[in-house]
Amino acid sequence: MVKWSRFLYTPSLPLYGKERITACDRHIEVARLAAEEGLVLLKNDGNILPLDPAKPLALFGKASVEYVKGGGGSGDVFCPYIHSLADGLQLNNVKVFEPLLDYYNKETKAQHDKDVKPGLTTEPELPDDLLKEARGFADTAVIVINRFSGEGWDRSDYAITDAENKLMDKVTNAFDRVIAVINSGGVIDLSRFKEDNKINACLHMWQGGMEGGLAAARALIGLVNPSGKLSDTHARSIDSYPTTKGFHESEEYVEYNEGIYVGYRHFETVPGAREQVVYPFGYGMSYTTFKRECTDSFEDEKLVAFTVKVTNTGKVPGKEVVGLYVKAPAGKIDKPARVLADFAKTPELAPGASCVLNLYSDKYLISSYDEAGAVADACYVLEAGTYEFYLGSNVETAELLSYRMELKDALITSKLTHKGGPKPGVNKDDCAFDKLSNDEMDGFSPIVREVPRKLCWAEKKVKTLSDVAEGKCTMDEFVAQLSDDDLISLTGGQPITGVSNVWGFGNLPDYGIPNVQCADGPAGIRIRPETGVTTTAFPCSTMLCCTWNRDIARAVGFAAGEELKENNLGVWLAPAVNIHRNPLCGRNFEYYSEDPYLAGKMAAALVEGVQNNHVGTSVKHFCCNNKETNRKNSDSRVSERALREVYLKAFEIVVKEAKPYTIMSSYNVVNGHRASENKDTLTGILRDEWGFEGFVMSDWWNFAEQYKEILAGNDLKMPCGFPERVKEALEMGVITRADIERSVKRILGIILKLD
Ligand code: BMA
Repeated sequence: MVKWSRFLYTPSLPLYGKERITACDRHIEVARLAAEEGLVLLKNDGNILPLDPAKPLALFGKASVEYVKGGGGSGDVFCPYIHSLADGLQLNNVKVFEPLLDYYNKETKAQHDKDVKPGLTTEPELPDDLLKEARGFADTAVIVINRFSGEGWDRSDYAITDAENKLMDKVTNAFDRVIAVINSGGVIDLSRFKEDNKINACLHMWQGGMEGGLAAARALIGLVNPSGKLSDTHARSIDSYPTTKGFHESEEYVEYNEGIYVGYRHFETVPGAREQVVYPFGYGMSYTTFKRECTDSFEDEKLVAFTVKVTNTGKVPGKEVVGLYVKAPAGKIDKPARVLADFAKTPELAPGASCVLNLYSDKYLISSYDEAGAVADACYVLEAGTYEFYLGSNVETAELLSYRMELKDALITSKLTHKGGPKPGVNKDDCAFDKLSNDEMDGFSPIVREVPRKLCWAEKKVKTLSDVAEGKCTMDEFVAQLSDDDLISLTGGQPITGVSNVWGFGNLPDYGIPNVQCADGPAGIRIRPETGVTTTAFPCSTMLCCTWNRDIARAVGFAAGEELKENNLGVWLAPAVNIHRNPLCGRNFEYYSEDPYLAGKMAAALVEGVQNNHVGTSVKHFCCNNKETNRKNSDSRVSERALREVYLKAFEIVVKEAKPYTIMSSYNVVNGHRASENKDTLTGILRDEWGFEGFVMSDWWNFAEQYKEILAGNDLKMPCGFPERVKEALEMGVITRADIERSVKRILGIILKLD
């Protein structure tokens, strides 16, 4: 019996033979712990927090009951229950003013009944008599604000609405103890929360998954000491971001005019930009205080290392994040004022306790890509000069360290060739054959092969995939026996089986190739609700990133991998590591950060966790999918330097550190080439430069031409292929059998890794 034979059947057997672990208490606790570590304490005037749980509270705002656990689309998860902030407080026996909860439940239900999604509802008008009664019930008010966004559309709700401002006016005039809580997966304008001194405290609870409300409640009453840090710059207005101006300039393209200056790289470098910042990248408070001291440093040809002693100098236990930033010298290549070089998080430290963290600045990862040949053409270089290092998570207040790296001469850390950048005259309409449109697919039904209960290869003398697994034949010998049609079939997605709702791959039972199913969603294993099986809903990726804790990411990944495996699925279509280029992007909740190093390291830890179960991940969406409007045709026009240093860097870190089984190419066009037809990025960079050994799948129902995808290095077309078109291309000689075999071997190679 080969390891992956379970895929040949569709049992959803308890993984360890006993009770099911999908959405088990242990996994739900992992979800809560991740949410607790991702909470970001933004303000705490007069140390009003933590609250005394014995004192009653009045909760204001629809979001106090209408908690948004995550975003919409393929990133949504069907979980057994969801705890709002009100639920979380009541679970901890905190008395909350019930008539307000009733009011908000009624008001939001009336809108939900008209198909207005939670988080998109209008903030109801607060009746004065209810406010008065609430004031008689409690002397502390908690105001909760939420947002919702999802796949396929972009946001337009960065600003606080008039109704929300009116609510805050009323409550802050009636109460002199006011806490604000933000339930949003994306960046919003936090300036009022920071600058209104009638709002005493503010806690960001993001979209914390099924236990996000409980996590936030535990933090408000001090059972948890918030230790999260922002993974994005929060600016005063959406127009503060340089990437807003051109964001909707066209539905056909986006000009990445800002180059590498995204997020804090912009706000820390461009004169005057910092004034626009409300809360900077890496910002986050605690109920305790910490002291950091660099006790040692070390340099060799690859890295600069720092030993940092962190001490809890406050009165309650807590965890601290330490960031390491580098400031490269000005030279022939322009540089950001700061770049995150590494980060680490302490375990929980008791008051007075210390621990030692080691931070490493990899010289390659802090190099600049010399696109213009100012120093060394198409190389990553460290220019001559003095490199300063800054310690602290908050990019604005990180302190200068005494150790400096001095380079007498420029250092080339990687010699490459130009790939992926804009090429004059190339635009997406240059491609024949890709006039494929969705309507042509509507009539297309994927090849449906019934998966027999019993494999029938026994009747035929063929080599099977098990023979390859057992070393009885080589992969080349196995693939050589397949017909052109069978080969081509393997490069297309396969019909859905079991609890999956997003198709599979493989499915050639005559040769012992199982139909391996996939499942979405970076916030949990998304399976068909009609199965009656619910799964754990983890915090959204942005919140997971705000933990700055790789161990937490690894734990979430491992738990998700267990649920994937127990439900007889093989590849999780996660993590999604596109850069938060602009807050308007509707899917940012599924992505990690404006910084590629933080995103890459956190996502790599998650992938390790998943794949420790011998199941796979699909790191998406490769690449430059930073906008949802017209996502299948919009051309991301980006310099090669920004492509490499910002938009590909998180993928590079994940590929090199965690070896994901698969990558998912994105819908959009990149510098005139469809991402799934882009040989520069999919073969030249992903494979030839980074050494990626898995396979690349396309995103679902893209507008690309399959034979071009195979030639570029996109091996599997999801959710189904166009075998007759690939066959036609084969007969036309624009693709060869060897090209198709290459993709098939990659796909089968991953199936052999599954267990
Ligand atoms: C696409 C994208 C992917 C997702 C896939 C399968 O539309 O949203 O992120 O994995 O569908 O649902």
